Amino acid sequence: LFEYAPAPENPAAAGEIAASQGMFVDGEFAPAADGRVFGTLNPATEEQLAEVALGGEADVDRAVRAARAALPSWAALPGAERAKYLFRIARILQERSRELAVLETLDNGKPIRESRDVDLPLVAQHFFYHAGWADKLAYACPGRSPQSDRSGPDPRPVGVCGQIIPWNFPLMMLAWKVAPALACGNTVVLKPAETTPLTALRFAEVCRQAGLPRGVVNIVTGDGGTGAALAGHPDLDKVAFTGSTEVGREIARTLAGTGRRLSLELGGKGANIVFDDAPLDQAIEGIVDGIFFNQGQVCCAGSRLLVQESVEEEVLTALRRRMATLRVGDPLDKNTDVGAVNSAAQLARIEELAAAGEAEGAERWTDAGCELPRQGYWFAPTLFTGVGQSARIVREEVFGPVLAVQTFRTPDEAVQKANNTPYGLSAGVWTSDGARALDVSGRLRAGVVWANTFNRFDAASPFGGFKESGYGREGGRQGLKEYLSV
Ligand code: TXE
Repeated sequence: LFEYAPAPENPAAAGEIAASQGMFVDGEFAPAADGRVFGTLNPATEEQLAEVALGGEADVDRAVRAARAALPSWAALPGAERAKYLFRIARILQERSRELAVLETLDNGKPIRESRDVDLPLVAQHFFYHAGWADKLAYACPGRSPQSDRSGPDPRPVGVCGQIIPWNFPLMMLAWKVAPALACGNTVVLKPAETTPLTALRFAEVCRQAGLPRGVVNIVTGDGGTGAALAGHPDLDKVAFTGSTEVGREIARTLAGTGRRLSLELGGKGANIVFDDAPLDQAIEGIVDGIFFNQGQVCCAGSRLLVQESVEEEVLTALRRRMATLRVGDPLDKNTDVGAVNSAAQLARIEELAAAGEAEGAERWTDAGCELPRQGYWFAPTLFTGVGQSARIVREEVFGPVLAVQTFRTPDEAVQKANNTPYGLSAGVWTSDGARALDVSGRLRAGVVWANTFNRFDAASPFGGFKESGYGREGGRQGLKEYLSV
C-alpha cells in the first residue's frame, strides 16, 4: 500500500456530476430498496445538481449489517496496517482536492477560496493525523505511555458506529467522524445531510480507490427520517451526531438506556471579546472571519461581539469599513468572500431572526453597496448594534452572517456576558496583555477559546462543547477516546 500509484482517470471529474447517484453500502453504489430519491441543489443558482437515493429503514439495516460483518477483520488488523489505508485515503484526498473542493462549493454554496484553501487541506490533515495514531492507540489512554511499555490499559474499538453529519462542512465533518473511527478499528455507517450529500459519495469512491475493505465505510444518503432510522438501529455500538440541539436531544432520548455510546456536537453562540488594548486591525480581521466565514454557518462562529466601551466607536467604524469590502456572490469565483446560504430553509431561519432583531429594537446595518444575486439563497453580511441581553439574536443561534454587538466595561462583565448563554462551544479574546488573555479564557465556559485569532482548527486540537453545545470531543488525543473501549 505504500507503493503509491497515481489515481486512475477520475470517472467523474469536477463539474461532471452523475445525474442519479446511489448510496454506498458494502462497497457498492446502489439505489434505495424502495427506489425513493431526493434532489440536491446548487444553493447559488437553485439548479438541481443530482438526484440521490433516499435511504429508508431497509437501507440503513443493510448498511449496519455490512459494517457489522466487516468489523472483526478490520478491528483485528494490526494498527500499522490500518494506518496504511488512512494514509492512502489522505493522499488521494490531496490528489483529488480540486475536484472535491469544486463539488463541495457547488453543493454547499461556500466560496471556493474556503473549500480549496481551508476545508480540503483540513480534511486531508485529519486523515494523516489519525493514520499516525492507528498503531499507537495504547498511548491515547491515561496510564499508558511509551515508557510503560506493554503493561496498562488495552484499548479496543467500540464497534459499529452510526455517524450523522450536517451540511455546513460536509467533507470536514465526515473526516472528523470517519478518520478517528477507522484509526481505532471501528466500522461506520455515515449519513450526510440531505442538502449536501455529493462529496460524501465522492469520498466513497476515494475509499474504493484506496482499496479499503468493503463494509468498513458505508454512506447512506437521505433526510432526517434516514438519520432517525440510523440513530435508532439496535445493532449500533455508538452514535456520533453533529447538528441542531433539538435533533441532538431527540437522539439522546432514543439512546437513553440502551448502553450505546453517544457523542454530540451541537450549536453555539460564541462571543468574541475585544479589549481596548487589543491589536485592533488584527481584531477586525478576526471578527470578520469569526462571523462571515462560511456565511456564518459555523457552530463555533463568533456571532456575538463584546467590545470594550472605550473602543466601541473605533471598532464599529473599522468593522463597517471592512464589511463594505466583502465580495458577496458567485461561490466559484476565487475572489468571492461570502457565498450562498445553504438552503431555502436556512435562509428563512436567518431572515426570521434578523427581523426579530429589528422588532426587538436593535439597529440593523448592512453595506448599502452590497448587491445580492437574484437567483439562489443569499443574505448580506449584517451588523446589529444596541442589542439587549434578552434579544433573540443574542440568545439564539442564527447560523448566518449576522453579528450582534454588545459592550462591556470590565473583564468581569465581559466574562459574565460571554457565559450568559445556554451554549458553550467557542469564544475569542483579543488583548495585548498575555496575563489577561489567560485569565479571561480560563473563566470562559467554552470548549475552545482562541486568543488574538479565531476559527483556527488543527487535527491535534480537541474540539467540542460545554452545556447545550453537547459532549464528547473530536480531534486530538481526547477525540480518540470516543472511539475506543479501554
Ligand atoms: O439541522 P439538523 P438543520 C443548527 C443551526 C441550524 C439549525 C437547523 O442553528 O440553523 O441547527 O439546521 C439529520 N434523527 N445546526 O435543520 O436537522 C439531518 O438529516 C437523526 C448547527 O439542518 O440537526 C442532518 O444530516 N438525524 C450544527 C443532520 O441531522 C436527523 C450544524 C443535521 O440536521 C434527524 C447544523 C433525526 N430526527 C445545524 N433530523 C453544528 N453544530 O454545526 C435531522 N437529522
